[in-house]
Amino acid sequence: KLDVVTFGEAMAMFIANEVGSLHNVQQYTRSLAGAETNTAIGFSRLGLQAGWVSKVGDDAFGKYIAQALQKECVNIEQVLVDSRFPTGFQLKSKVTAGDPEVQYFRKGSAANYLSVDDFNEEYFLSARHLHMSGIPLAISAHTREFAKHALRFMKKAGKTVSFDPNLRPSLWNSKEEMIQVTNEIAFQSDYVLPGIAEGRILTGHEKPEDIAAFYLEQGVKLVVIKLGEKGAFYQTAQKKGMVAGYKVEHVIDTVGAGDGFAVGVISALLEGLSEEESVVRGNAIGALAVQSAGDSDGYPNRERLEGFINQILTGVR
Ligand code: KDG
Repeated sequence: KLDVVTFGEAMAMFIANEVGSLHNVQQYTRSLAGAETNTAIGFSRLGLQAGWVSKVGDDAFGKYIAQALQKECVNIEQVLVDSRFPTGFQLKSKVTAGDPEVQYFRKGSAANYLSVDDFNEEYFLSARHLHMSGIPLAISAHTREFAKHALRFMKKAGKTVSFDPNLRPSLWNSKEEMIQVTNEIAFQSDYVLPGIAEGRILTGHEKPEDIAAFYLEQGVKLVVIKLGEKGAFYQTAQKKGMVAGYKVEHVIDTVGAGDGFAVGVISALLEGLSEEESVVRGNAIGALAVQSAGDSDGYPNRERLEGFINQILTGVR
């Protein structure tokens, strides 16, 4: 019944309405954050059946998250309410260039308590593909075990698994632990999608080819390395290539672009497109994502995506 299943923490997010340090901002606009909810929304906009698994508190933010995902037609059957803990939130600044400042209020949130005991085998089995991010590996021992279990279970069931390291150093106890645990999961995944900076931290290599080789040697089938506005590099055991990115005149907010990129690559692979075509789609959604303030506001539906790609291919702007 599902094309893709994913799990993790969602947060209410308050995006500054004015440029400046977070403590000076007077007005914020409420939105939704969470790498895995971003991807679920992205898949759903493209018409795929996406399910997101998590825990939220019995509070206004938890209700808002459920409502927002329902509006996006994301399946939330396995979003459990745990009234003992709150739902987390975050603040995000508005910038004129570069990445925004982010402040988390998520320690001890309900999502930290998503545990192996909550794992619904039937639900996961109903999905063709599992998409994982590295964030649940960092937020608590419960979610880390859940992630390891989900990966093992889905591989055993013959499903494909993709993994975006989504490194968040501030959520980890140490850099060494972050590298070791993240790589352990990456090695077992079919598709690994790091940003170039993440790839360098995780492998100790500089060049995209060397970062890709590091994972391919461990049995990963496809490595796609995000190079920001330059595009992305992909490599399998048989082929490799560089796919140029789309030119974006006015970048509004970079957060959420990597998740949009993952949606593009994975949705295309699930539809049987080639690696190169899949990366083209990843680049397209990444470029659309950076042109709006919310994480997922810029993710396209099928029509907009095809329009965008065709427009560029034919040179019409
Ligand atoms: O990838 C986007 C995420 O960084 C953002 O939505 C917040 O999930 C988030 C996190 O944990 O950093």
